[in-house]
Amino acid sequence: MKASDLFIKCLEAEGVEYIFGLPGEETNDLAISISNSSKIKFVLTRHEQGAAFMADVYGRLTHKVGLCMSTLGPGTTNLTTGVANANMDRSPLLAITGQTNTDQLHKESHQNMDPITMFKPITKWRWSMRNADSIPEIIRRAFKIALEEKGGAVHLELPQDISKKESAIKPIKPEEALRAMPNKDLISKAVKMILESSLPIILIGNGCIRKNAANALRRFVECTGICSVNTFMAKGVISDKSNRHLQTIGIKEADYALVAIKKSDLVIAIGYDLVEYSPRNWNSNLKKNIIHIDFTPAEVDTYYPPTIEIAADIEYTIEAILNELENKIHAEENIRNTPDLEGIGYRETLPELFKKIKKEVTWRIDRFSRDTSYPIKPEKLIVDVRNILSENDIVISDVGAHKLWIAKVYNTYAPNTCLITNGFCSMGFALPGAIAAQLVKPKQKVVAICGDGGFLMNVQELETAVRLKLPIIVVIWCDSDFGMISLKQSMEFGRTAFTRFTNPDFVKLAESFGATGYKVKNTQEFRRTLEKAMDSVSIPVIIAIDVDYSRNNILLEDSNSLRI
Ligand SMILES: Cc1ncc(C[n+]2csc(CCOP(=O)(O)OP(=O)(O)O)c2C)c(N)n1
Repeated sequence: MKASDLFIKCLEAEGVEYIFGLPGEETNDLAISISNSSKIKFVLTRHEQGAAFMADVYGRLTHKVGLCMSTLGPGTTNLTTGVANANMDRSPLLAITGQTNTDQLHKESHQNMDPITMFKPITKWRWSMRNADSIPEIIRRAFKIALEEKGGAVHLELPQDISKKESAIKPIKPEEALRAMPNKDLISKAVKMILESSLPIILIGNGCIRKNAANALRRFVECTGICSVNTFMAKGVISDKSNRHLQTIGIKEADYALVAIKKSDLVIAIGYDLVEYSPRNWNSNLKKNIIHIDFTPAEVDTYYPPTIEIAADIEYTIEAILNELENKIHAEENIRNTPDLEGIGYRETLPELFKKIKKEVTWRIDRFSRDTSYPIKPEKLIVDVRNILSENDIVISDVGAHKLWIAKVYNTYAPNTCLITNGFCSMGFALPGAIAAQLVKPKQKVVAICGDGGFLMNVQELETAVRLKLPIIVVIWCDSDFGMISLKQSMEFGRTAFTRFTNPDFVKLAESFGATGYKVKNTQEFRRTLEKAMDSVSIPVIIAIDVDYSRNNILLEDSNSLRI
């Protein structure tokens, strides 16, 4: 078999459905192999960065490896931002790049640079293929590493001459990996610590989303009565409707989730990733007891010294803790002959402080829901989006001040329904991300929320969305400014520099691509416009709206009006 055909057969054996990419001479063999007989769909993008973001979001939503492909040189350098984003956000991604013939690589030759070195800091593993017979092993290895906890990006390079070689080797079938059981002694110690704690709290991180542990987590909160908080990337693991869930940590203004952690004596950190939120924020005096539960051992950080560290499958660990808690409760009940859960494991009454916190968080989200001032207030806009979307519809945030508002205000009820990049945090993520999300979840509405800065970073993918007939909705927050940066400049230096720009006419821009465009001119109109956009079945809709950024400073102020 021709090597490029074998390469594609190996991808098929891994269950690949889509490759997002942009062709070049050096990937032509692969392109023809895909188009000849493969079931894999090639999604043509208008920039390699868009392809990488699509692969990233595909990985987040499916828990499978997302694929992007580019040619050598400039195609490869264009991939890097999206690849780095997936890697730092722990999304499984495989970047495939073409290369010139291997007999040209040792010398100056057209478009030839060294991508393997370039990808080193932004991938978990990378390899340039040098013979056809190794393709099955190399591809299997790449998928395994991308999916191993913590997930991330891998890169494979296929030089043009290798893709034309012949091989008789067969693809390797992937085996399901065994899930690691937790150590029993550590479970007993963790249970003892939970029972002895006066005010425990669960800190939920994105590992719980990646590994589908939401059901186990929900059971844990329900059965123990312990309250929880989540990081940006773990929104929806516990529904924001739960009165035991104190919502999202990490936004300065009235960061009640942080207050809750600060007052707790035990933090049960589950799937918590330090890249998202530094433990220095909540353990600066090193006084907390910490139970670390994740697939991998804890990262080293002065402010994160776990008292107990359980590196095993999250779901199994939680089940084991719950079983042990139940056994303890029964044993205690037998001794005392009274079926009283209180004080043994289950915390029936919600601590007064946590009750107040939940009330305050909810009030802050809803307080402008009837406000009609224009430009629209961030809270009002987000609550309108929430009220119009169904529980399982998907919001994807770009990066900027709007991201902090979304993290803070957008109530999330199911995992993977509010996607935020909070590791690498690259602008330009949301529009291509929405395209991948809509392909993977055709029955769910997908709304990308962008700043006017970030939207234009990958605006070319609007053509991809139109061509694919995807009814995604993009809401653009207009302030003609890199809002997050001018905010930081004003707060630190008292003035701004190099952040202002002008916007195109977003309606005309959308229409010129074949999409629908609206410019909302008053606050009441936003809801109606969004409802209209929800009816689209095959055309992307752009909604531009002026947003009131005058209160953005509260996103960065530490002590602002803490009413508790
Ligand atoms: C690719 C990239 N470039 C620069 C930054 C730094 N940065 C973070 S937020 C931001 C401003 C975003 O502006 P906009 O998209 O208009 O959103 P807003 O902050 O106004 O809500 C910038 C420049 C980044 N995160 N990613």
